[in-house]
Amino acid sequence: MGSLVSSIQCFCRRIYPMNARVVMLGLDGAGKTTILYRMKLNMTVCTIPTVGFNVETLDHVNGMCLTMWDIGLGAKGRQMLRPYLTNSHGLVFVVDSKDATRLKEAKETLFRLLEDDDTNMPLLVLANKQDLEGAHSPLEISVDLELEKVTYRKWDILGCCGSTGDGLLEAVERLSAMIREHEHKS
Ligand SMILES: Nc1nc2c(ncn2[C@@H]2O[C@H](COP(=O)(O)OP(=O)(O)OP(=O)(O)O)[C@@H](O)[C@H]2O)c(=O)[nH]1
Ligand SMILES: [Mg+2]
Repeated sequence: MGSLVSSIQCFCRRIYPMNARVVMLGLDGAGKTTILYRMKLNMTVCTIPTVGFNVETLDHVNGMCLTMWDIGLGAKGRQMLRPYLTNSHGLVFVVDSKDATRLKEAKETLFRLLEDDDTNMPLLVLANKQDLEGAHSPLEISVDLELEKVTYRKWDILGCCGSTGDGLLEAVERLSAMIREHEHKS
């Protein structure tokens, strides 16, 4: 019986995928745009600093269409974020794992963003640039960012490399699972 129900659920997801909106944030240069286009096109694009945003939809991720908003946090960026956060289903925060000098700034930025977000949508932190020697591991980044202090929303952290795509399949799968779980609960 259980397998019949899950087969029907699987079939329904193929026909009626859930449309989920995801906001991707992080310090400048963390690798958000590189990750977005690696996820979308499976290729490395030559990026310039993002002014405003880039948006792409990833189809068929576990019965979900993920519309990913990569938002450049310029000087006025944070004040403009609320409209993007409203009605979103998930938050991705990208960190340059090699740049130890900016991890404190990344932590402060993340916690300010979480303060501004009055939803409790799930958070996936991507410890990017794992290809670089000396990059902090995802576990180290979770300590650097004090993620254990995020108690009021579901969070996870994964390592990845936007340049090669390593870890990005796991990242979209994890993100879609977290969003689905959150939507079922609420
Ligand atoms: N070695 C390495 N370099 C990366 C990786 N991901 C991104 N980069 C490089 O990091 C630089 C910044 O990447 P972007 O994708 O433009 O960063 P961003 O977060 O979109 O930056 P803003 O648009 O300024 O907010 C580029 O030179 C990328 O090629 C990675 O996984 N490994
Ligand atoms: Mg960018």
